[in-house]
Formats: sequence, C-alpha cells, structure tokens
Amino acid sequence: MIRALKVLTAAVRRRPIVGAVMASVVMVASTVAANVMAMVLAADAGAVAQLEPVQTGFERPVYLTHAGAAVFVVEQRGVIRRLGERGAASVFLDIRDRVTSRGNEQGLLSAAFHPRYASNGAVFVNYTGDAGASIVSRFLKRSGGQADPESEQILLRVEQPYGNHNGGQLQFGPDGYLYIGMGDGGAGGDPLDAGQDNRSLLGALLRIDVDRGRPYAIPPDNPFAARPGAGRAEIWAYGLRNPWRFSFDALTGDLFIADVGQNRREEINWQPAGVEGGQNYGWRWYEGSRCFERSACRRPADRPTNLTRPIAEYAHTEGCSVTGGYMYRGQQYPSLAGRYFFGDYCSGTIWSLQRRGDEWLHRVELHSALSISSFGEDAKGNVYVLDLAGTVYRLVASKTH
Ligand SMILES: [Ca+2]
Repeated sequence: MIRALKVLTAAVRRRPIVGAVMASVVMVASTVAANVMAMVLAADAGAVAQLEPVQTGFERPVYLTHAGAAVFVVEQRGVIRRLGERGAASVFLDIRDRVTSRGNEQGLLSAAFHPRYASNGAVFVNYTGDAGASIVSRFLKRSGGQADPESEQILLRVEQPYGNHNGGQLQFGPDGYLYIGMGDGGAGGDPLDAGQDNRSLLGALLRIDVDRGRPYAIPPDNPFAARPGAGRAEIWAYGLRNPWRFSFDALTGDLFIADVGQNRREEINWQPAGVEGGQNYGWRWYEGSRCFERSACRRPADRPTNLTRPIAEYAHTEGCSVTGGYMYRGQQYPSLAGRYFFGDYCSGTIWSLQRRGDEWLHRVELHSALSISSFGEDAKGNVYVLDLAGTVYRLVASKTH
C-alpha cells in the first residue's frame, strides 16, 4: 500500500517542440506529525528494497560509477578506487596533491568515464582545487590500467565564493555530452542570486561537448548557445541551489536532478528525455514548491513565469539534505524495476518514486542509519548506496519479494 498522498496537478514544462504534456506532482512530505513518527518506525507496507553490504573500509566515499564491468568508488580526499580490490592495488587515481577537502562539501566529488573509455581511456573528474574553485578535468588511462595523475587537462575552472554548495556531479548524457552540476556558490539564501543569474555558471546544470573544441565545445542546441547576451553558453538548465547528485535513466534517458534545499524543503526534479534545455528550477524564488522568500511572493509581477516544479519533495521533518539516486533498470530484481531510488543524508531514509501515468507515486523503502553520501550504478543496472562512514551497499529486493 502506498500511503495517502497529496497529489497536485501541475504542468511539467516542455518546449513547444515536444508539446505541452501534463504531468503530476506528488508531494512526498507528510504534514501530519503522526505520519512522520510512523515513518521513522518502519518502511511503508509493500516496500521492496533492502541493503546488502558490498565492501567496507573506504575513506569518506562520495560516489560510485563504472566503466564497463569495472566499478569505481570516489573518495572525497582525492582517490578513486576499484571496487572489489583492497589497499594500494585498488588505487585507480590519486590526486590528493591538488584536491582541497577542508570543507564538508569540498573534495573530489565525482567521476565520469567517457562513453568510449575502452578505446580512448578518458575519465573526467570534478574536484575542489586551490582557493576552493570547482575544477573539471580529464585524465587518461595508462597502459597499466590506472589513470595517470600527470595527464590532467583542466576543462573548466569556476571560482567559488563560499566553501559550500559546490555541486560536484558529472554525468554523460545519452546525447554523449558531459553534464556538470554547479551549486549556487554557497553561504545561505543565494546572496549572489546565482540560481537566477545566467551570466554566472553557478546554480546551474552545464552541458559541454568534450569531443570537440579545446578544451571543449558548446553543443549548438544549448539554450544560450546562439543568444550569448541571455546567458552563458555552457548552461543547460538553471535555478538550482545545490544539485549534489543527478542521474540519467539508463533505459529512457530521462534526467533526475535532486536539489538540496535550505530551510524547509528537499526536492527531486525530472526532465524527460528529448526536451530542449533552458529549464528554470526555481531557486531562489522557490524552495521545493514553496516561496523561499515571502517578499518575493509579494511581488508576483517580478516572479519568473517559466518555472519547472519538482516532481517530489519532502520537508525537513523527514531529513535535511537530499541525495539523488538512480532509476533501477537492472534485471536481477524485477520488484525494483522502474523505481527511482533516492535518500536523505541526515535521516538515512531511502524512498522510491514510480511513474504511473501522469503521477509519481512515492514510497518509503527503508530507514537506514547511514549518512547517505551518494548512490551509484553499475553496468548491470545494480544500484549502490554509499555511507560516508566508509561502506558501500547494494540495493536488493527485500526477502518478501
Ligand atoms: Ca527548485
């Protein structure tokens, strides 16, 4: 049984090229304190997932990804290790000499293997460099199978005015372009208005072509590619606060962006495959579906009209920092199929979202004691859950399924 949901119908904005398709927004958060208490005690009836430990002993693992059958774990201080191997033998890349990880949200934050990694050996990383800047670099594999720390080519350097909200996710989209999540620059309340300022690369999802140009090219259909006065050409979507984790559905190419909230709401945004870019996800006008600053809501004439609302959100009674996950597309556990799993760093709760027609149904899948730093996916579609304390888990079907 799915708990009673407050379902709001809202338009998920698509550009005219794909038509105005209506979808629904499912409000994840319960407003009833009694429901919140019940959720702490047990997962919702019918929950399908549980956690199986895979390997422990990692130092602040913050991301997991794969290249073919090989699975890699990113450690925040600046090391990428192969899952399944121990000690020095596991080290794939060590760039601690250039990674700053003083702040909780700084460090080596993710990696993405080129879609043709098997032939070109290129792996891309996002880390905090000197002066706290966000750096996106490419490294190349050596003949021994490890990445060469001396092969670094910096593609992008974005100065960060504060230590927090560095985004950090890299993903190759189904279009072959590299997507880069950028936070709003930090502090609180987006003092730079970076989310809505498209002259800034902060507070946005960027999209670049790493196969052309030096060091990269702008995809010609990026929303501001032909309108340089309207915004930076790298921007694909904006209005984001700290999109710590986003992912593509391995089957459909749909994009899920989890945006970390400030005071009240955590949210999941959804961008169906094939839509044009330029989505405005609302920050700092909105935090989830709520006005962030009351004064902004009193000036409706100033409010942008092009906002894309989240498909799901929850209140800070249920967590404090959303960690985006993955749509399960593995073959091994049919009961998990078609569910997007995500969690909360503070509460350890893991939810799933499932699309039914125009609605997104949600369910609490389990309550963990983990500090969920990230989810990850391998080539078989297995979904992993990372505990910042050092252990990698795999999502498996619960014994009753
Ligand atoms: Ca938003």
